[in-house]
Amino acid sequence: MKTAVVIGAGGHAKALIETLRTDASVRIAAVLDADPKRRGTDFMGLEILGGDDLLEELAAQGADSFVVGLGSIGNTTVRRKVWDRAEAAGLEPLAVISPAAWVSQSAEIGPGCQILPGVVVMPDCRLGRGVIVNTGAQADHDCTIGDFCHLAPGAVLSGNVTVGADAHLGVGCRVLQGMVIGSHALVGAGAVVVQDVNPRTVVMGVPAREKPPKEPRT
Ligand code: JB3
Repeated sequence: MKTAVVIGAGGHAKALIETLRTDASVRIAAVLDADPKRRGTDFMGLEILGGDDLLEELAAQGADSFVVGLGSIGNTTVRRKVWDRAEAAGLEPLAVISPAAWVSQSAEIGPGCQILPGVVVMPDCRLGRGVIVNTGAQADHDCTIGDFCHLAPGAVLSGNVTVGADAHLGVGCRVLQGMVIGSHALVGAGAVVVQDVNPRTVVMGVPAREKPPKEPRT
């Protein structure tokens, strides 16, 4: 039996808790949220005990795992910070994998990955740590997805796509086979990626084109 702490009590945590509840080998010991006004309130039938300062105490009381219950749309800093803090408290990252997802036996799923309902992960995919494969997203054969990437709902990667760490692939985007998407890149919702994407760039549209940096307001 794993005893898990869910860190964050928002929309993403709702999706994760519902999935965790399908796994009889996991007990959710606590939910933590940074908003002090939420301390002691109910969240999906669980009490929000307080903030992340409770992580060490919860570990001492027997919690052994953590789930980063925070989503991200491009900036993974908070997810990484929370992850590091939970590990420092002695907790292990817990992968959350929905029974309503298809994950190939030959796929490598890193620690703390989150695979939600309707997801498809095909043969020989390799996912790093802390990757979110959100509702209905698909990674076809031989895709490599870097640490803390977020494949937003409905994102579809053809075969042999490589995505660098911390990249965000927006809702319903499509990526052609063999593309390389750089770390910290952001692919806009509905974009169709037909050429490689440089690190730290934003691409949007069909076909996806680099979004020019914002002009300084005059
Ligand atoms: O689009 C989809 C399907 N999901 C989105 C997801 C990927 O990202 C979702 O719609 C949201 O845009 C976002 O979900 P998230 O992260 O749950 O956002 P939100 O609903 O705003 O909840 C974040 C919660 O985390 C808030 O209650 C914050 O107070 C809390 N929070 C923020 N920073 C934190 C921290 N809680 C803890 N424990 N520690 C923090 O550092």
